[in-house]
Amino acid sequence: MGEVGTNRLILIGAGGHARVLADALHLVGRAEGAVVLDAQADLHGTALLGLPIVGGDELLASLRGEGFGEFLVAIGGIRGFGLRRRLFDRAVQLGLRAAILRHPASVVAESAVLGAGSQVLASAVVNACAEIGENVILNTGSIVEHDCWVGADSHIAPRACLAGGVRIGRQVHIGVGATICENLRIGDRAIVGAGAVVIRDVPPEAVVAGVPAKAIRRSGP
Ligand code: JB2
Repeated sequence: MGEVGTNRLILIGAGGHARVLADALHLVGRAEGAVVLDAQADLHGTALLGLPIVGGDELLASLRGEGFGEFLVAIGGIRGFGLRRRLFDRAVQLGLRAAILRHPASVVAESAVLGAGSQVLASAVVNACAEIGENVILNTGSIVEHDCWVGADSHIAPRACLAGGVRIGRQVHIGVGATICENLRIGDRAIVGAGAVVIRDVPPEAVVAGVPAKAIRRSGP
C-alpha cells in the first residue's frame, strides 16, 4: 500500500473497528511488528487478530523511542469523534505520524487526496478530485463521488454514498447506507441516520433521519 511507510505501527483502540483495521494491515503487509493500545486493562497481554495488545495510551511516548513511528486511531464509534481527535493530537504531539490505510480492495482515484490517518476500507470508492481530511474513516463499501470534501474525524459508515460535490464538515457521522444528494453541505458534528436520504443542506450539530431526511434533534452530549 505504500502510504503507511516503513515504521512500526501502533493501533490505538482494540474494539470492533480495530479488528477491521488489523485485518487490512495483514492484507497490506503492515501487521508485522505492529502493536495495539487499549484503555481496558483486562485486554493487556492478549492479542487482536495476532497483534499484541501491549498496554494503554501511557505507552505512546516510550513506544515512540522504540522504533514505532506511525499510528492509526482505531476507534470509530458514533460517540467517539472527540476521543478520536484527542488521541490523534496526542500521538502527533509525541512525534508519531498518522498513517494512511488503503484496503487493497478499495478504489482511490489518482486525483483524490487522502489526509493523514485516513482509512479507506474494503470496497470503498473515492472518485476523482475528492479530498479526504485527516483521521477520516471511509468504511466498507462507502462511495465518495467526484469533487467531494470530507472534514477531519468524520466517519462515512458502510455503504453510505456521497454524490458528486458533497461537502461534509468535521466530526460528522454519515450512517450505514445513507445517501447524500449532489452538492449538499453537511455541517460540523452533524449526524445522518442509517438509510437516510438527504436532499437539503444539514446545519452543524443537527441529527437527521428518514427519507427524505428531516431533523430529529441536536447532536452533542
Ligand atoms: O482513550 C482510549 C480509549 N477509550 C476507549 N484509548 C485507547 N487506546 N482505547 C480506548 N478505548 C477502547 O476502544 C475501548 O476500551 C474499546 O476496546 C475500544 C472501542 O471498541 P468498540 O468495539 O466499543 O468500538 P469501535 O469504535 O471499535 O467500533 C464501533 O465503530 C465501528 C466503526 C462499532 O460501532 C463498530 O460496530 C463500528 N463498525
